[in-house]
Amino acid sequence: MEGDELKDLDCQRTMDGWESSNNGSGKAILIPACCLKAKASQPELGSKSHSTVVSGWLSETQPSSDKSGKQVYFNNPMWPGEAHSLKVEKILFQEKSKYQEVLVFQSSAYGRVLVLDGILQLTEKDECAYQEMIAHLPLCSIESPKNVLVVGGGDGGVLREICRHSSVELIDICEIDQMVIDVSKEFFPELAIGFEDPRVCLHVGDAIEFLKQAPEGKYDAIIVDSSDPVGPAQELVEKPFFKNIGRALRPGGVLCNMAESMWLHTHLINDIIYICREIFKGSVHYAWASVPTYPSGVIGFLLCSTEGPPVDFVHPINPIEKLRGALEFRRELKFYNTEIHEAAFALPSFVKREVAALH
Ligand code: JFQ
Repeated sequence: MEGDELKDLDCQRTMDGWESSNNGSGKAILIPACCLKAKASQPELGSKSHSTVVSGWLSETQPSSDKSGKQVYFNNPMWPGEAHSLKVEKILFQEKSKYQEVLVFQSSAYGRVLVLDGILQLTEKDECAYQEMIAHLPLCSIESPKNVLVVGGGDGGVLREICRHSSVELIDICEIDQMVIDVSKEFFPELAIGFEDPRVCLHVGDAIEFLKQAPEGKYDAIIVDSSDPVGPAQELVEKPFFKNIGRALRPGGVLCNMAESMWLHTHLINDIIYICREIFKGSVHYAWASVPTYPSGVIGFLLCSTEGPPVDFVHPINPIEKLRGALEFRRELKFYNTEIHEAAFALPSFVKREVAALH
């Protein structure tokens, strides 16, 4: 692709949209529109991404035409100026649900791939890292978790992982898009197997409303496996949502929230941690893992606990290796173990510096 074919139209607009923010250090800083507060002021950017298969490759950008009809590429506002591409062998499913464009394709390097509104959600090859981490980081940090809530996670992969914990009695899951569930059952049986467990109780609907109605103190753990905070998922990084999570957790209960990439989103991470520190009076930590097909190749997790019995996230009290049958349940664990758990909280120096809210 020629350099002049790539026009950063969104980036241009994004850059125009820089605004001032307080990173918790008391100093006003400029933040790009990929970050929380700027997003809220430019919600229309959220609706820009659509599945992009160009010449047999999937990239997280959107092709379009300029006024003269020439092809140009919009940036994804969450990661302007870059796009990771996967070679598409065959498109297996492509339809618009009530909420988003759903795409499944066979890639040549990572197996089947699920894409929502142009954003890669998972691949068969590396889904293990994300699903195992987001489930076991919180569940191995408390003793005998019983009631768990999953927000999003309609592919079922996180459910599959939670089910390894035999202490768990109830897993509520609130996913807004029935099509994601159906598509996963058809194309990703290794993930959708999570729905077959009798402890799972599926609620198809809006998690914001679900949490408002949830009984106070019901859950030992809540896992937020959400989309990126653009468009409708914007509310999932705002204060009222976290407040309702805090209310629905028991004292000493834990939240694990997908928290983007430390290479791309330190401002967003800072904003979320800042909010969570106000709400979760136990502890707030950031962990990360390598997931090659996510932008920049890493993904983060925000771990919070409510006031109550203290939770030591860094040294799991409920190690997976000691849980009978957990390592092999349904499918052998591929990524997570206690060493990875402890290492996930070690942060690069630039993150320690830039994410002021961590201190
Ligand atoms: C897997 N159960 C859902 N969620 C994965 N950039 C994604 C995490 C990475 C984000 C997009 C959503």
